[in-house]
Amino acid sequence: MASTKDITRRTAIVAGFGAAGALIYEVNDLTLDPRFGHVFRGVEDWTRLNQRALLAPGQFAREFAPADISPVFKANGTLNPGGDDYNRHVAENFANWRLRIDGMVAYPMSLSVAELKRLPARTQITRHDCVEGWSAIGMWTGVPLRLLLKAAGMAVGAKYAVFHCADNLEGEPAKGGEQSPGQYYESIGLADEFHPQTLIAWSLNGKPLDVAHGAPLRLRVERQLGYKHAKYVNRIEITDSFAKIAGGQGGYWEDRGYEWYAGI
Ligand SMILES: Nc1nc2c(c(=O)[nH]1)N[C@H]1C(S)=C(S)[C@@H](COP(=O)(O)O)O[C@H]1N2
Ligand SMILES: [Mo]
Repeated sequence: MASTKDITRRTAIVAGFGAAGALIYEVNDLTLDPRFGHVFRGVEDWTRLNQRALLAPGQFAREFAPADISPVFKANGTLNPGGDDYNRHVAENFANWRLRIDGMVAYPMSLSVAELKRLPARTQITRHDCVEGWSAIGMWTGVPLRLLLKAAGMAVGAKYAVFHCADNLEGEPAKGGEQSPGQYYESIGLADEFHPQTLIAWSLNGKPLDVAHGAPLRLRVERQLGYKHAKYVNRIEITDSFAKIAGGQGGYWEDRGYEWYAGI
């Protein structure tokens, strides 16, 4: 059973993101602590859900060989968010970009790109399919989202992860994740949040993510269509409902008539 000392240490690790291995060890430790049952029982449920997903056939997106990587990965939607804030981040090489994780979590977090890059990473070569009728195969590297969500400690009843982006598709400059008409956002449910191929990606084809493809951080949610893969992510909001966010349909394109579950 975790002692108070363990809990303090874990909090420190989550805040500062020390050794990545220790993070996972500590999180597992806490999930076993009955005193935290009300917060972490949900995590146990999701672990079971995840294991069911792993056992079911066809639940992984196909992964390809390096030889299959497309020579050019088309960029689509916003190609550069622009605005003073984003331009400054580009000039600073994203040294001060933060990814916030908040909402229905026990430990709200704010992580730099450097901190994320120190966490365990997964690399996968997958095919991206856009509704506009094009596909591209690329190699993505990033932190599995489930590691971040376990560290943040999702509360009982939390369901959705909402990804807030720095770009406004209707031309307004970036507003730091504040939801205004035209601000890009997306959301996914538990099965995708805890799926091993769901990443907060910081690299495409072995290089840091470039501006056109979502620098510095973007979502990969491989069993769904292109528009679900939010670029320029600066905030992950955990919630039990997205009805009150923007147009209430769970994403920029969903608010404009596209399906929320865009399974391939
Ligand atoms: N923030 C943000 N994310 C976004 C978009 C966008 O315009 N803004 N376009 C979406 C669409 S429709 C597609 S097909 C992919 C394109 O990703 P790519 O530019 O890396 O090819 O990003 C998705 N994510
Ligand atoms: Mo797309």
